[in-house]
Amino acid sequence: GTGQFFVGGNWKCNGTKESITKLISDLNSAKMESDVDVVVAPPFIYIDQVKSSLTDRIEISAQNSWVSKGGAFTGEISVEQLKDIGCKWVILGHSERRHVIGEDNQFIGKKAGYALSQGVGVIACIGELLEEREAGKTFDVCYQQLKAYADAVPSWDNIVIAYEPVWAIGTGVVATPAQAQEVHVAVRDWLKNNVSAEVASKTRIIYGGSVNGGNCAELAKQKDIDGFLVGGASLKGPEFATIVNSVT
Ligand code: G2H
Repeated sequence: GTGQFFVGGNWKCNGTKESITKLISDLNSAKMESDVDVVVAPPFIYIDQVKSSLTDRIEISAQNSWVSKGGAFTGEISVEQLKDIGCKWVILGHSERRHVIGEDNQFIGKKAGYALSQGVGVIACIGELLEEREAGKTFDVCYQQLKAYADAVPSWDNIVIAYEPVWAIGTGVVATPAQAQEVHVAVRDWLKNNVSAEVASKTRIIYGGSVNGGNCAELAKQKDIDGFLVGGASLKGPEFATIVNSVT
């Protein structure tokens, strides 16, 4: 792998004050290898609760952010506000925002550029739909998504790329280690050819889509898998810790 292993827990739109209190306490008492970057992304309204009671060993991410400076944008949360409340990261371009909410490549790229300009790291998601994979368009789709980021970001220093094939998200159908590795290599090649060899070798490319305590070890062995973005299994503290500790 490249750089330090990185594991993010994307809690999505789940949790209550009560369930999150329990999850925080499980995470605080879990044993996690020290050489892994660990980040959790609670829903916006619980970030303050998490920030005040979760161990500092785990950093906090938002699941989305507004595309420019805050102001008259009803219902949105600005990058400035995320920083104010202690968020170091934001997940952008998640497939649920692309395909359920309708965000497009360009809008997502702009969001990434703005977050980075304010010093917030970006977990930049990419990934193809099942029909795109079946039509042989996996690489093309990922390259277009990568280009939209590349066109908008000031630098790649603070970006982690999350490859999440949409057909593997929340479905229990995890990509095989070989399927994931193949796309991770293609992403790294794209960075080499379109950004720089240095960025290609330094940027962490993590896998997401039905990662769990049982399948993480095999995936983690792949040379170009530098960590995971975990959804469902990140809601269980002990299982999330197993995934954090799967680094090989
Ligand atoms: C993919 C992943 C986390 P899950 O969306 O981003 O979720 O692990 O539930 O498939």
